[in-house]
Amino acid sequence: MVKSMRQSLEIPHFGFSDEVSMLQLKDLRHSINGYLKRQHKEDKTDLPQKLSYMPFLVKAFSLALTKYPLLNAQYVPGKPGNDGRTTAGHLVYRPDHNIGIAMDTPGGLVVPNIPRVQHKSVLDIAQDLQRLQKLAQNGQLPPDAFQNTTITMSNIGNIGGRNLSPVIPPDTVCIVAIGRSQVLPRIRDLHDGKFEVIRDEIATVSFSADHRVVDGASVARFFVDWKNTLENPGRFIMELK
Ligand code: CAO
Repeated sequence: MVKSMRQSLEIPHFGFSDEVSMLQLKDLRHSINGYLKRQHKEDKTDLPQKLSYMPFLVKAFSLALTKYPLLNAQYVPGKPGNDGRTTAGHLVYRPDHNIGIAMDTPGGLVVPNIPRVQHKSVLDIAQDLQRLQKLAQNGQLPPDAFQNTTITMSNIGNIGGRNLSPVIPPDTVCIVAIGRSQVLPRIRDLHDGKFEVIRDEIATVSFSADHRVVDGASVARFFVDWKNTLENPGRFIMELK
């Protein structure tokens, strides 16, 4: 861990932060969890008891990655040649979205990944996440759970805290941290010169990205796409195959 953190801190990185309204997602989750509760009451299902925010956050992230694959890439630094010059670094684009999930466990932080998220439904992701969480809590994650991570998400919101400066894991170019969503007042533009104060539910998200590979504008575009899905979760249905 110490070695990989040192490698990570050598990456010339920058931060980007903004907020996401979780109001629509909260309603969707409430409705799905109500359905799951009824199914379990009638003993009709082997589906999970309930879904947390995480499977939705992960799926929406993957939908945005499909449009902005640079954030899922790997930067391979150049090597010193025989002539004393260092060769140019290069990028490797990776088709699979193997999304690393930071997990707080009795044994400390671990970051297994959910592989090939681009092919999975929200429900598939929820099941993978629950399986990984169970293994992680018991210190039983197999070595392959940590292999080929292409990007990482760290949700600190189940514990508390709004902003985090996440450290980019080696062989990836981007990480996002999600803070605890809170009820906060926000102003809505009614587009006729009038405004209203609304009760919103806000989570702050904080990115760190490798500045050799991505710039702030690219992360901002990626973020806007991710945010649009989270704030208009009907897109999950539109993207169903
Ligand atoms: N805002 C508000 N509530 C949140 C939330 C957020 N951002 N994230 C989770 N919650 C809530 C969940 O909805 C759930 O509430 P309910 O029981 O009412 O449904 C509760 O917190 C517990 O969630 P969970 O932990 O069971 O599940 P999860 O899928 O949300 O998170 C995981 C899974 C693995 C991301 C999380 O357990 C974890 O370990 N987080 C810590 C990561 C960490 O340590 N990051 C720092 C890395 S740098 O050292």
